[in-house]
This record gives sequence, C-alpha cells and structure tokens, in this order.
Amino acid sequence: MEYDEDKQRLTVKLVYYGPALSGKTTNLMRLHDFIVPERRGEIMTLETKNDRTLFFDLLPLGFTAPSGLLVKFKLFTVPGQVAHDGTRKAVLSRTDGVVFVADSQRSQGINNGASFENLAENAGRVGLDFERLPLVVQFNKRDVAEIYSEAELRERWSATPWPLTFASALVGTGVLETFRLLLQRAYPVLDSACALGARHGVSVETFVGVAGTDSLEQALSR
Ligand SMILES: Nc1nc2c(ncn2[C@@H]2O[C@H](COP(=O)(O)OP(=O)(O)O)[C@@H](O)[C@H]2O)c(=O)[nH]1
Ligand SMILES: [Mg+2]
Repeated sequence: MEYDEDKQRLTVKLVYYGPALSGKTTNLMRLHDFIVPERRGEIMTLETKNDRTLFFDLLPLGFTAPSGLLVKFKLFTVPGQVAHDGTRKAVLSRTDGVVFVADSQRSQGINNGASFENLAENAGRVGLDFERLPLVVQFNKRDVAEIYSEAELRERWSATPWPLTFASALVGTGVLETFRLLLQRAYPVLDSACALGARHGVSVETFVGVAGTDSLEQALSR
C-alpha cells in the first residue's frame, strides 16, 4: 500500500504468487479480459535477465472516493522459478493482498508446498505480517486429469485460516470469484490502516465492485 494522506492518494497492490506454470499469468490475463475496457490499463512486462513479471493497473485513472481520496490498484504476477527469488521479494514488498495460485495436479503437490513456504518466508523478509496478510488460495487447472479432488484439498487445508477457490484460468472459471474474494479480504486491513469507510466513504461493496467486471458471457462476447 502507498497511502499519502496529504495528497489524498491510495495505491493498492495485489499479487498473484505461486510455483512456476501454475497459471498466475493466465489468471491475470483472464481477469484483464473481464474488466470493462474503460477500467483497465495495458498489460505490461517488466523484463530482467530471462525473468518476466507481468502487471497492469486496474482503473489506471483511479476512482475518487466521496472524501476526494484517489484510489488506484496495481496487479502483479511473480516469476515462479526458484532462481527468481529476488524479484519475488521485490514484488511482494508492501503488498495488500495475495492470490496463491496452486496447480491442482497431483504431480504438483510438492511444488505447491515449496512455493507456499517461500511465500511465507518472503513475506517475513519484506516485513509483511503473514498471519494478517489477506490471502486467497486458488487451486487452478480444475479441467486437467489427475488432480486432487476438492474434498481432499478442503480437508488438507481445513486447519488453515485461508479460503480456497477452484479455477480453470485457461477457460476463465473461478478467476473473478478469486479476485473478488481477495478484495473482500483486503478491505478490512486497508480500512483499519486508512479508515476507508469512516473517513473516505468507501464501503466494502464499492471496493469489491471496483473492477466493474462483466459476466463471463459478456466478457467473452466483447
Ligand atoms: N488446462 C489448463 N491449463 C492451464 C490453466 N491455467 C494455465 N494453464 C496453462 O499452464 C501453462 C502455464 O500457465 P502460466 O499462466 O504461464 O503460468 P505461470 O507460470 O504461473 O504464470 C500455460 O500453458 C497455460 O496455458 C488451466 O486452468 N487449465
Ligand atoms: Mg507467469
């Protein structure tokens, strides 16, 4: 988060994290498809040595709260490869919410676990309180064979505080649901940091609806 009370500006940062090839980029591209064109910026790439980070601005011009506060959103993916830990840390810094994109395939269980541990470690390293970090765990690639069942995954994650979503980012299912859930989880933390509701007149409904997203059908027919 970047919050400048004097200048009345808030920039919210949301990150898609996870192992290599789990579908982080695909989630971001699909989400971009769903957002009405007036409310999205171009997808851009930050490229360093064979390492790509994708990002785009939601509401590039921001939306103005009743208080006059200008709110902007920045959405990022991180490179999943082990070698790119430095980039992951940099992207994670001052993040307001994370979607952990896990690969549902049974063959990917170990990679998911390692990446999740890496998220917890890096959150600590950049000074985020992992326990309080708004986080949604998405199991992607539900359309593929040889995947963990929903029941198995729910059982395995039942002792954790994080909500699970199930998606096929390639098709687009679950992408918006995941994003909205993240906004919902991010709101209370931002609200306590900068009084979004009491001071700026931004309700959780306004916040979650900010992408102005269409239905899947509308987006696909555009
Ligand atoms: N079948 C299937 N393939 C997917 C899905 N999401 C992503 N993929 C594919 O998985 C590969 C890696 O996806 P990508 O988004 O680049 O992964 P990233 O490394 O996490 O950014 C690509 O070939 C995608 O088309 C999905 O839900 N179902
Ligand atoms: Mg990617």
